[in-house]
Amino acid sequence: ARALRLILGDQLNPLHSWFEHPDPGVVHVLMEVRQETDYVLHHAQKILAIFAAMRDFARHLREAGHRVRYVAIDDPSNRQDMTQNLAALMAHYGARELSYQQPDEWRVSENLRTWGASQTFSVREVDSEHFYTSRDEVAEFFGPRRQWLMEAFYRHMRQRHGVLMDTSGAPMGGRWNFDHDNREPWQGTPLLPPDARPVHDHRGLWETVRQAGVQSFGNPQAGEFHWPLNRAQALAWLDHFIQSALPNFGAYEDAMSAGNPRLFHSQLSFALNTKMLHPDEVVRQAQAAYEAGHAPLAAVEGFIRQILGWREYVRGVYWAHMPGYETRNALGHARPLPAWFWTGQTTMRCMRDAIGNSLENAYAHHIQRLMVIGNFALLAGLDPGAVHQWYLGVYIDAFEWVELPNTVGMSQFADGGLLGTKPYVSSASYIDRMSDYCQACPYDRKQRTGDRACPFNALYWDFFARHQPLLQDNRRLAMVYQQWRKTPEHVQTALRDQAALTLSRLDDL
Ligand code: DLZ
Repeated sequence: ARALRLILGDQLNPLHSWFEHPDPGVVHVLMEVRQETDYVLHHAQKILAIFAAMRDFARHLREAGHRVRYVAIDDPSNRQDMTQNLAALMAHYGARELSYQQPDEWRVSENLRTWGASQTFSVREVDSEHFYTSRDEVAEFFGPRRQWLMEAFYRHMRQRHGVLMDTSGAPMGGRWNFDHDNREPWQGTPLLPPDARPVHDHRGLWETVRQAGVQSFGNPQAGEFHWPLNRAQALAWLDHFIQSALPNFGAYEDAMSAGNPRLFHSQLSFALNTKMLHPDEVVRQAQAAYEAGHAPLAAVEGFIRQILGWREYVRGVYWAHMPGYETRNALGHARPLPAWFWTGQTTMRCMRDAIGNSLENAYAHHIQRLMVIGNFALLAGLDPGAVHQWYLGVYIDAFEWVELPNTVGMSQFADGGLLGTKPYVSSASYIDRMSDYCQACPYDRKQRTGDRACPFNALYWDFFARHQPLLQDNRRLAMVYQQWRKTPEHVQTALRDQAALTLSRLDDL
């Protein structure tokens, strides 16, 4: 063979220009390697989904007439390291040229770049042909500004790509953002859409992964595996989402309901982040649903903002701040994760449901991630690096470029406020308003002190009290600090004592 092309586990896009015409001089290489399974402790389903999707992709390429070399996790020739495998394969095929698509993760990008620079054959990086923006485009858009307002970037993207814009150049519906229509709790109606995802049996593959010694956590669900594993399945699932869930996505996008992990969310993030789907086709289909009168503007705009706005924006934040972003810790938080992050065994019903769901399905929707798990982690002062590793490992859609800014920046405020203008924290009242968790919880959402008090309440006030020097001048927190200052001193003391007691026994909550 003349050339090798490396395809990473999150580059499963059959529409990439690489695959336009089969070329017998080119061998496509996919590899299952411990380097990638072990950089963090992964949820079993994440490993399974990526391996199964990679295997499916290799099959698809072969059927389309391409040459493929698939290095399985238990292949005796597997050196379990990308560049070592590549070096051996280049020699084996006598190839003179290696290409790879731009990796989305800094770690892998650096690894390939530095190794490639010292090889005797030519090494070429090509575009992954997936994102709307290049790595540096968001940074260029904001220039020297200290705070990067997503909303400004999002409007720019709407205009530039002509999404939800009317012919006069104004946003459809006369507004850019309909979020105040989108904050409904869900109380059993409208009825939830059916789960029409394909079911796969991966018991054989799971046995192979275990035999290879790969460590993991969470329920593998190997016999009843629900994630779309190729473009055809992802397209069918996209279509089903648009038909059955998108019309209600907006109103209930922040709602939570015990035992109902999906509600009206798309769960398309795994298919998107592995590049089975292109973001623009998802955006255009959602827009078409609005234009056809099938879904309200508030739902469609809210959904599109996540993909056209937020997703591209966080990627730009990632590339502007790597390396180093993963160790940010503006609030100096250092507590280890309570043991129940790995078991779900806590009596706090919201945490039990959100973490239990994460362990069961390798998935939780954004409000469970942000306003339950992330909220608690921030209030309790958990080490943001450890929180980041947990999120990166547990969620099926978590690749560092998207997970890191969401966790360290948006959720844990560990970058000191680049993404979020204030920390995303709340006491029990927000969780109670948006969910049915508090109704059957052993803790009392109304109590702030005492054995039965919801831990979020005292922790909430303690968080603001202990970070007063850093946060009190934030204009968006003026009301919070005003309320704290008005709180009688003996109540302040009781709240802080309660918080100290809670923090001393996090494992037992
Ligand atoms: C996440 C992951 C895992 C668990 N395993 C592999 C693998 O064995 N081979 C592979 O090519 N990719 C894997 N991935 C996805 C990579 O980590 C991903 O390509 C990088 O994070 C770059 O974004």
